[in-house]
Amino acid sequence: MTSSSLLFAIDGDVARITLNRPDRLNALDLTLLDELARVLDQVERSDALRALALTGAGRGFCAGADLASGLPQGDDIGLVLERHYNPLIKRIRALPMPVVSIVNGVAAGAGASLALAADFTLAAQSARFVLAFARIGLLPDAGATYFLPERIGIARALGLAMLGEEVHASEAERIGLIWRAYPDAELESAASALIDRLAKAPTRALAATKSALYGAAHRSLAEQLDVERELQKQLGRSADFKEGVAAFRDKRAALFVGR
Ligand code: T3D
Repeated sequence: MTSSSLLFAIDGDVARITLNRPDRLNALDLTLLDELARVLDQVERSDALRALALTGAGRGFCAGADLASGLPQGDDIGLVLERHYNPLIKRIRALPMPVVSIVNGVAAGAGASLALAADFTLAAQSARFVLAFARIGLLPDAGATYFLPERIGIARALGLAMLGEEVHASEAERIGLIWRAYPDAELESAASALIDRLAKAPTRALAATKSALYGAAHRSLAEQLDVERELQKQLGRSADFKEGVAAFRDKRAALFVGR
């Protein structure tokens, strides 16, 4: 599917979403948010997909909420979050496949949240992350108050969120905000190599790993052990587990099918 403000492509078992409002640094208006929700429907429905990439067209990744079309000042921003942003973030986080954000340029406000909702955040060296919310009198939203302390700890999270300072990609990598920064010219090939590798991995095991790790901080050790046991029980019956063990015994590379 391709629309004016979003490009969606499926190549084999990999889906790619490109935010496509380059003249607005891919800022999110209601149309784009709705389109994002629609392509996520497709991703969720597919049995064949094994990885999702999310990137931006032009020189930006995403500048957050579209301030030109206007945040509903005096109206209920909470409602906009509840109806549009929050479901999106929850759905991305819950996808049973690896999600890679390819941050080609600036990621600001909810655009930074979107980049951090992915399991892997890769960025071009020239990209920057801007927790711009405080600059316009808002708190970080679309999951940013969750993702920041989760990734970089409370001290840095408070600093970035309250000062609204820009973090360049290499610094973002150094502090653990993102997985890796690459020279601009290498970002796409590095992202493709990672996505290809993830798409050939045992998808169900990766989905279970996400699900176990993301909840871990909010569970006791005993609860976490139970979660691991339940998930492992299911994976123990999977075709990929069978193949992984057979490949080990045969001393060959495993050919995982994602089931
Ligand atoms: O109701 C709800 O939606 C609630 C949800 C809120 C969540 C949020 O995301 S709140 C935070 C919203 N985002 C921001 O506050 C970021 C605003 N943008 C900036 O601070 C800067 O543009 C950037 C740091 C992102 C990039 O700076 P720079 O110097 O590289 O680019 P620029 O020149 O500022 O921007 C280029 C163009 O994009 C420019 O348009 P022009 O002058 O060339 O016609 C600029 O106006 C436009 N643009 C940038 N950000 C937005 C935008 N247009 C609409 N909305 C934007 N957010």
